[in-house]
Amino acid sequence: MTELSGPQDRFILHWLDDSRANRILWALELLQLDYEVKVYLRHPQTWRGPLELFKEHPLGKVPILEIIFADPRRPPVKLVESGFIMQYLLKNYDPNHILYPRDPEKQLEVDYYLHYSEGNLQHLQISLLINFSAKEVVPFGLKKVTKFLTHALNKGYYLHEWRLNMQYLEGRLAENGTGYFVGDKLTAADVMLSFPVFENVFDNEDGIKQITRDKRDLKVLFPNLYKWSKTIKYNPSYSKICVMMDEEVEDLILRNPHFEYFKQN
Ligand SMILES: N[C@@H](CCC(=O)N[C@@H](CS)C(=O)NCC(=O)O)C(=O)O
Repeated sequence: MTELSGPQDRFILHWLDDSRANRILWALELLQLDYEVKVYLRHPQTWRGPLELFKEHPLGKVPILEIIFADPRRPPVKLVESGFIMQYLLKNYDPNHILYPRDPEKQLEVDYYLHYSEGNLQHLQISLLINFSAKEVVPFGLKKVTKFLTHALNKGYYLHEWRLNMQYLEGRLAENGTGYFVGDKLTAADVMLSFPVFENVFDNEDGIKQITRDKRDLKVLFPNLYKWSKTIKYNPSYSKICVMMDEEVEDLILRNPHFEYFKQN
């Protein structure tokens, strides 16, 4: 553990609006690290990130976290992949166990959620979203058939799997009984799940109802997840980063940035 040098290291987070990068920002804030944020904006129609991100990493995806070590002999590193970044932060920058419990059994549970969030869960949501949006990008004559096919795909596989995962998470919360996923306080597990469960679902109720074609009330379907979502929403440091980034995005838009995006055929 870099207990002495850790707090002096500097972090640059490459952040895109409405993205997974928010949870790394939240972790940096919770761990009180010395960070700055580089803001990128999604294309308003395609929702893709700008090509500038490819200058930072060949996959052009956020989050990207640069670490500039206080020790001048250590070259800077650039980390990608949310679960991996989170694991690195917990291992090296959480000496007081703010986000990573002391108890090894609970540590194991947190580690599991770091993988689960980007493993089983996230790809289902992405697939649902892609299937939902496909009709918007195909030529007019193909819209009806695309809608039919993508709906069949969602109905036949993705929706069932996504609901299974939501029920599973609902059950894990009920079983733990503390309002958090691990132990009785906020951990990195909650931070990781804040994107797929709070931001994508409970903070996007209309969107998720359209995507899933299910108008039922999420509060009723998943009462524990709903309660947990409110805990996330009203967490002071979470609110702080949301307000801060809303302002950053507004400022950037006013400055009329010229990002480049993939050209669509
Ligand atoms: N598994 C990766 C996924 C990264 C990812 O897909 N990031 C999205 C943001 S939510 C992105 O950069 N999208 C921009 C694009 O695809 O153009 C992680 O967890 O870091």
